[in-house]
Amino acid sequence: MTGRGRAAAGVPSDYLDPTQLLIDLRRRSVELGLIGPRVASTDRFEFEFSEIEAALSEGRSSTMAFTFRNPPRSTDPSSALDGAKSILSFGLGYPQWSTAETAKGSIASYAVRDYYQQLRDSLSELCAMIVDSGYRALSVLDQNVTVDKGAARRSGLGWMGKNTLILTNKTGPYLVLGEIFTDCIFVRDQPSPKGCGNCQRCQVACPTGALNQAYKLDARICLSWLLQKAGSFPIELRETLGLRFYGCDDCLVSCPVGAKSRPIYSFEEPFDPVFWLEHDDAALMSAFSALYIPKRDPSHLRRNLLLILGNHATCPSGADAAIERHLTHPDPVVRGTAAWTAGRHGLLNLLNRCHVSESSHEVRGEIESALAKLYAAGRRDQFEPISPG
Ligand code: B12
Ligand code: SF4
Ligand code: SF4
Repeated sequence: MTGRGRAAAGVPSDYLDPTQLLIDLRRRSVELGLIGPRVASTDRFEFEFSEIEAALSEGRSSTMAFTFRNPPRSTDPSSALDGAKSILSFGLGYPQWSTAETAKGSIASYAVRDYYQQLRDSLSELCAMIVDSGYRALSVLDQNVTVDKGAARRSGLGWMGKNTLILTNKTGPYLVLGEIFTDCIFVRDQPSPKGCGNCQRCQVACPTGALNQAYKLDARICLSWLLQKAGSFPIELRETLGLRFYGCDDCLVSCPVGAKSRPIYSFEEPFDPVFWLEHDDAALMSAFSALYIPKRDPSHLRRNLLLILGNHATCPSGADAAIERHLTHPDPVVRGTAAWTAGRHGLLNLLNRCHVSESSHEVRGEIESALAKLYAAGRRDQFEPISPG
């Protein structure tokens, strides 16, 4: 958490009047490229609390922790900053990154650059302005301590879409959110009256049906969550995953709000899983250091790379060597995923070989399921197959 810090260079330090302070915060916020601040009360987020509880009781929250770990705390602004009287809500719009036709993998736009860090740095500076004016202030962003969308909704920074994301006219859903909690009393803003009307495009675009119920995300089948969740990726959704390495943007790309005004950027280098699988753990972690990775375990990135490699139409050059290496990886989740990838590319020899030496029950199951599919497709070549089971 950031919050108290030195005043930014050039920021006068003699404010006490909240009205003037808010004017100056808004001016600096615009200079920093932010949306807001809009002011929300520090009442408990009762609506968010009941939605989190409903998601937990219906199982839609899957095994997510975050704000689902301790809902009373995450929905009580006083647990972020004792004595807080106002919440300032901010957004940072980010571009839609378009994946080239030649790409062999994709990353969701919010994860292409560290937009969270950019917003965090800006909020630190704004916090310092408040602190220098004699108030307490704390900035919070994408943490378990509060519900970012709740503050944005209540302050009217944006409105809630059926994709469960906050939308603004200019950015649509392409913005990340953060707040400053302070004991300074600012005049409150009102929620936005806008809504989605009859539009259902995000619901239709979702590849798994995770948004079948408007405004209710089912994390059990949301690709964005499953790409972050540790362990084996659900086998029934591996093909649907396609070439997504991290994050999923289908319910953002499909949204017409802000579609004409948000910038669209292209990657200079197409993403290539074989290239990344050749890297050692340290290099992988350093390349993707800004991503949330469970237990900071590089095996998780390898699992995701193997999944998208398995969804390539043809086995790319160098891929069989990479798959073979990962069939003997120390992590059984990586070995199991590599077996699936080998099966997708018909690498019967590799599967037969690792079946003999594999000790893990789960991985043997993955190998046997991959072999069974190949046998069913008529493959019997080269090696005498080991009968599955
Ligand atoms: C857990 C989490 C996830 C989970 C679950 C997402 C979810 N919908 O809750 C997973 C891993 C799936 C996820 C995915 C993504 N996330 Co996320 N995530 C979070 C996190 C940590 C907590 C969210 C939370 O508390 N949810 C629980 C409850 C409160 O939210 P809810 O389920 O949406 O409930 C609301 C709706 O149901 C709605 N509602 C219910 N009924 C009705 C009825 C009507 C009529 C209306 C109007 C509304 C309504 O109101 C409820 C209360 O607000 C926040 C950061 C944070 N600390 O807040 C980021 C956050 C929500 N994620 C963010 C982003 C960028 C993403 C992704 C776009 C990343 C990607 N490209 O893959 C995807 C988008 C998927 C999606 N459609 O939501 C941003 C969203 C910014 C924005 N514009 O809203 C946040 C705010 C991070 C940040 N600080 O910027 N995320
Ligand atoms: S992130 Fe992808 S899988 Fe999840 S709700 Fe949006 S479109 Fe569906
Ligand atoms: S796609 Fe349509 S329904 Fe979904 S969030 Fe955007 S405006 Fe709302």
